[in-house]
Amino acid sequence: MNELVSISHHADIAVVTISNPPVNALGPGVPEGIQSCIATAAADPGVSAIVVMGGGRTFIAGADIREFGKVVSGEKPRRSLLPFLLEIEDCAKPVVMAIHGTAFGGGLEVAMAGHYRVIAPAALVGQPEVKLGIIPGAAGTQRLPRLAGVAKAVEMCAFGEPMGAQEALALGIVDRIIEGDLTAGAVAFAREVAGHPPPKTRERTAKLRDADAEIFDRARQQARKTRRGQNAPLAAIEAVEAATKLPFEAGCAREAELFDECLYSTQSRALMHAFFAERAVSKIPDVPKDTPVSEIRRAAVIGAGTMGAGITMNYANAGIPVIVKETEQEALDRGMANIRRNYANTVKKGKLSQAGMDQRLDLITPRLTYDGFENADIIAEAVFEGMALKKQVFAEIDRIARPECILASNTSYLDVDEIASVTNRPEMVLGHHYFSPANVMRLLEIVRGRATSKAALATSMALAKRMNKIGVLAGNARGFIGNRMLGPYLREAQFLVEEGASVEDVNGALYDFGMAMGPLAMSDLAGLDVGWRARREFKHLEKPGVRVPLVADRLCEMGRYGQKTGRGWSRYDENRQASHDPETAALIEQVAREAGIGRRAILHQEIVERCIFALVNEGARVLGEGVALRASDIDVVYLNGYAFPAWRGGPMFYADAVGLGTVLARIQEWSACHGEDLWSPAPLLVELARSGGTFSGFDKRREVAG
Ligand code: 3H9
Repeated sequence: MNELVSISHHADIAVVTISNPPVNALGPGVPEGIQSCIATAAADPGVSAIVVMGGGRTFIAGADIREFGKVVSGEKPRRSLLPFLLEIEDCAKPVVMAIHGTAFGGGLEVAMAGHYRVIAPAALVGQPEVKLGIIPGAAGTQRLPRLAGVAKAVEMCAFGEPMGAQEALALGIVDRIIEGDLTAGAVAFAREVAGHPPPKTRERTAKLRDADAEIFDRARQQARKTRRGQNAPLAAIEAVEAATKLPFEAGCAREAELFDECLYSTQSRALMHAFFAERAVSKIPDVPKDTPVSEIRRAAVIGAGTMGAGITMNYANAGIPVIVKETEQEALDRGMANIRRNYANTVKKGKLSQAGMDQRLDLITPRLTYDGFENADIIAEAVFEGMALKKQVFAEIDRIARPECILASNTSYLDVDEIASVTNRPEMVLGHHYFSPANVMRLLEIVRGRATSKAALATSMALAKRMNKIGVLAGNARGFIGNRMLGPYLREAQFLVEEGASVEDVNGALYDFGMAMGPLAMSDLAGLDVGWRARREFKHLEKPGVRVPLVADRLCEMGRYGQKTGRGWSRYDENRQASHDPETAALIEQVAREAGIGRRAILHQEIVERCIFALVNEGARVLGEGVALRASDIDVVYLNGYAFPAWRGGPMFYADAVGLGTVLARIQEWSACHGEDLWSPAPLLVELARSGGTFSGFDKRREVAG
């Protein structure tokens, strides 16, 4: 017993309660506390059975992830939980684990060391360690197949998805679902099993007999496809396979070896960084936690194009009634048809019920007028990307909307202050920049204008959460965080093809690096006309004499906008499968010849470095200028908006891992060779590289400075 774990008595049943908020992680003191409480109860002749449960909102969400960093850095020794779990399992009195909230990772491992498990109907169980780049490290890969069967254990340990109470019951992971009061139900259950010899999970072997090589082969194939580049899923499969071939103790030893390999890897550092980065992102230093948040009861969206339709769905998905407005009936019908089709596809995939779809559609009101906008708490504008049009729309809605209504622009590049300037409420104006497809991508850049109020920001952050999005605060600089950094990345991709790399080389090198798709493939998917339009809008800002990419505009002039026209950098068939386009290759050669650009063979390493370091250099500027609050916010943007591989942690984490000195040296080489206008190193990068610093160290410094 200690301050983290306490014991109470319900007649002959001892109830051990863990109180380590917020999620009862197994930090220092928690395993020891459970152990000593169980030992006390075991020795108490008045106790016939023991219940272990979590206080507060959850059972145990796993090991304390922060502790892993200390182990890897050598600050703390790695402590095995295995002996502690064996002691629970060897307790002579039945131990019943009562699960509510989540039993994740080490939490499920603790639960499986108990003799019985009961669960609240809404609770989840899972082994999500692979999402952190590690595998279960406290016999999860050995006990789970004994309870759930080999195939399910492989799936849970290798892919990390949580499971609901019903399925856990059907599989034998838990023994009973408790409706109503969990403590009372668990105590009653404990009384039923008291006096019987407690069954030990590690001694159950019946389900291990389902093992067959195909289960592991299939899982490996799936992991290579859906978790491309990641080591932990393959290690998890191997550990479960060990459970089917080795006795329990030897299986645990194999699991420990594999766990250590994963723990001491850059991949796990990267994924743990991503976990904490995602949770840090909603904290805005000058917007305190208690900033008033307005309730969003009704919303309106202007524009039912691809983005407008997706944004409308986000509101409906969050249960918020929403009006969607277009100027022409045809465009409105098309938008609504897209929304219906998207929902129907989700229903077809089994991820939404028909009733759920109908409910969401009921929340959406299509309109050709501003009727009803006067009642909205937020109006999201998603019209064409052009300043004149945006200003016209904002002037109109400012006249109609209630004074407290937030006006959010889904602009991806434009100046939010200029948009706000046509309204009488600049404090209520900000950017809500969604990423396409807006109903799927989790990132939302929340763009802070000069006058944007703290309440509008806090409300936007809360709204993002309600929509199951990750809101990241961005300063009002052209392209904000994500698209501003994308500029140099795409520029280098295009320069590389002009200098001799093929379209396939450039796409392939970045795909192999781990990006979901190469930069030119991504441009083809987004539509080359989008950048073309933006380049025309910002032509006046180009510095004369500085090299610009030449081919994309030529492709657009030929009507080749990418996937939507069947041709862009590549050629696309009716299934949107890309193939080499000799005409593009010829055009690139011709353009390079006309511009006097020498062509040469280019290695994949140069392709990756030039594209990724361009991203990093611009990221350092974004950070130095305060457009992003933290380097880790930039990583969150790239992981969630641009499919940067999570196991590399994001561009800024990756740069830290490569070493900022190395990054700077390469940038300086290119600066000498391609010119300072393109490659002048960001001042912050220079400062950190020279002082031996890192972006994550910079974040810590800023956090301390408040
Ligand atoms: C493991 O168990 C390995 C084992 O095999 C043992 C090997 C020896 N540790 O997400 P939220 C913090 S690996 C430390 O915003 P929600 C989180 O940072 C672990 N901290 O809430 C945040 O802090 P802050 C396997 C943790 O309700 C606060 O709690 N387990 C941990 O949206 C609230 O979190 C996992 O991977 C942790 N384990 O979601 C589960 N978990 O307020 C990871 C949370 O300062 N956790 N925090 O920003 C989750 O998936 C979600 O947090 C959970 C709650 C679903 C539990």
